[in-house]
Amino acid sequence: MAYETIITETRGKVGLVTLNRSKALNALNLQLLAELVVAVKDFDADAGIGAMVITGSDKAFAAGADIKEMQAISFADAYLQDLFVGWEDLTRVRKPVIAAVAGYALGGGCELAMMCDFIIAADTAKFGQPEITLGVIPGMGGSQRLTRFVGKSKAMDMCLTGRMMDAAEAERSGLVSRVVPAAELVEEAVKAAAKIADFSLPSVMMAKETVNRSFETTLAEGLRFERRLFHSLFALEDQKEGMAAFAEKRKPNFANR
Ligand code: CO8
Repeated sequence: MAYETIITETRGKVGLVTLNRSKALNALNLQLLAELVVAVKDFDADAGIGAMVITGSDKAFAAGADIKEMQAISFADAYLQDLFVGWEDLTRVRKPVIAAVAGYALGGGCELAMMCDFIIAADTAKFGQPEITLGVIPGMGGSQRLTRFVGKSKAMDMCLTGRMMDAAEAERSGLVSRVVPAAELVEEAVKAAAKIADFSLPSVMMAKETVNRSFETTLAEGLRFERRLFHSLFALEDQKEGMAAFAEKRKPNFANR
């Protein structure tokens, strides 16, 4: 499929998606949403891909939902279309997705980054939920996911004042997993994705599934779920190979990559 608002490429076993509306600071319009969902689902279904990276430009990962597109929408249209429900499709992808964020990640941009499995930030990154300044509130997970990442006090601060958080604060608060120099952002994120793609894919997918389960269930159920997945991995040759390679002091050669 030919895309207009994103660029897709593969780097070895990594699928890289670059948001490509840089003149509008990668504002997330409906076309971009539709293209991003198709691209990410295609990579998810591609046996040659083990992990993905979503990135933007140096100035903006994404400065939010496209305000000009949203401006005229009526309540009836928003409600009847269940506006933005399509973004949830990104969270159903089973292979890991890393957000590589430089510059602004605001509103829907911050929410898109949080839908990914983890966020690697450039030292230039700025996160925020400024919807309150537009007379609305976060609409694709900001109030829910941000609160789970950084806790109530900081999430309230971000959602109620609309202020931005820099990369250092985002790392301190647990919103991002690591901060790297801006010039190395994509390279570092692709390197992390390539490392993941080299492991046994069923283990990788189960690790993602069980971490995500921790957000949806009680501790007792989550621990039971994790244990059952752990047991099931002993049915795979990759467990035998991984443990044999450790004992033999060599690199494992996983069959299911
Ligand atoms: N929507 C549409 N266009 C945008 C957006 C946006 N969110 N952000 C920037 N642009 C456009 C500007 O209009 C401008 O276009 P033009 O050149 O045609 O005038 C161009 O991008 C460059 O922007 P600026 O000139 O404003 O650049 P500055 O460097 O001066 O400022 C800022 C950068 C501070 C990031 C500023 O652009 C800004 O405040 N942008 C809006 C940020 C915002 O409020 N985001 C939240 C949007 S609401 C939202 O995301 C709701 C989420 C709910 C569901 C989400 C579903 C996706």
